[in-house]
Amino acid sequence: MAAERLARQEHIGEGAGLWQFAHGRGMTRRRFLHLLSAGGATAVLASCTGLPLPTAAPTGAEEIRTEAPLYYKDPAPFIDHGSGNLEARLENMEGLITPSRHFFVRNNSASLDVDSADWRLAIEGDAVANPLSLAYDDILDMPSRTFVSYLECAGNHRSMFDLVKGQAAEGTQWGTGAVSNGRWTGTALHDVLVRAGITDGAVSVLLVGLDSGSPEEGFRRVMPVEKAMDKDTLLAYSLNGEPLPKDHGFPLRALAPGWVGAASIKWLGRIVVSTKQLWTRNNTTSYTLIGDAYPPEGESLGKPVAVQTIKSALALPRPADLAGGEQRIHGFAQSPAGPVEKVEWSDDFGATWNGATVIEPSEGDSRYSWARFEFMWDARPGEYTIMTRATDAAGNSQPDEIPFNEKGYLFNQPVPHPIRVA
Ligand SMILES: Nc1nc2c(c(=O)[nH]1)N[C@H]1C(S)=C(S)[C@@H](COP(=O)(O)O)O[C@H]1N2
Ligand SMILES: [Mo]
Repeated sequence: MAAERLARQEHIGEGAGLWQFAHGRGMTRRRFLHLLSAGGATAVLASCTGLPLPTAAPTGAEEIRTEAPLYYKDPAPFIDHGSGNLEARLENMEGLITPSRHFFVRNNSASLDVDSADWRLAIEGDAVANPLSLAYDDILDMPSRTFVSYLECAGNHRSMFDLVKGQAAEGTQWGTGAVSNGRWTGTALHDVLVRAGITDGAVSVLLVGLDSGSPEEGFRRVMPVEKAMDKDTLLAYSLNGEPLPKDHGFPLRALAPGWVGAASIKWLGRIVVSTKQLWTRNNTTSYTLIGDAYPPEGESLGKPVAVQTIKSALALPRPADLAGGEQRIHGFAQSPAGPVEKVEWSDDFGATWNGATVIEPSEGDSRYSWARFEFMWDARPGEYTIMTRATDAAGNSQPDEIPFNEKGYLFNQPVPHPIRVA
């Protein structure tokens, strides 16, 4: 589906579209022309995707579409929702940091293969005095910061609208694994904006990815200048001590801690700083809360999602099969106003709650990290439901009930987890 959308957006195979597609995957103009004259569109596409040349030339768009990989990592550890959406299995995670191999992927089109040598980041708009075009090395040469932060899709827990509230929401039916916790290194977006001479009149900062092969069309998100100038909003080039994996935005992505994942633009290509409030798809028709409880704001159909909500989930398969006897059960909890201070669990649908032990990261600033929690549970044969509820340092807790929104964002009621004991 995503590949189809991509093909539609880019008109793959129609000259200019093909170039945009190839360029977005890091191909130089010279190599593009060489491949085009040597083997036509097939050779260009094969080179883009790193796949061997097909033995028979594609005859139509269908074949071409299947060439573009949606992601590069091994899908084996994930719940694969199709269209480049890989849900992390929390049960694979013991420690606080999510290994990159297990880090969830959410692509609105497909992962890109960008050559950092050709890549440029443009910083422009009517609220910068000194428009810039930065190379990868320019970014690496700037002061760097490293901290642990979770990254969570606005639609994490979306399937619970149907399961818990009986009202299905549109979109990828994520369980509880559209979230992961990584150690990020990058340069503050703040420093880049200052270098570009951001003016006092700046209101909106638009981040644009290279998704559609061009910084004119890529996946994008607007943030207010205050969030962009927050020193914790990063332009990240490293995850867990390694260069960013392709699926997570190599060579450079934004990381907007505490905000919905959609603001953390991958394969970043362009930043526009504007004196006006900007409205694009991802704060008007998408990534906005649409429903009776959410009066529309500005040009949006609802209330644009920005800051995440506090949540917790068990690191167990759904349903979980446990052996009888005392079991150590663990899970993870995250809040945009972290750290998480308290997690409770209930095996009687919330009639009584018991305290779990909360383990926070010991290293440096842990404000944006999720916390691990664990508790002992006496497993007796039968079928059970365990729920968890987190509370953060600011006193926010998961609510008993939240209003429905059409696109299923920010579900954070306690999640019932089915458990079977043999
Ligand atoms: N360029 C670009 N950036 C993007 C996306 C995308 O499709 N294209 N998806 C966004 C969404 S919706 C989420 S939840 C996060 C997911 O980041 P991850 O795939 O590294 O886990 O990336 C965001 N950044
Ligand atoms: Mo997302």
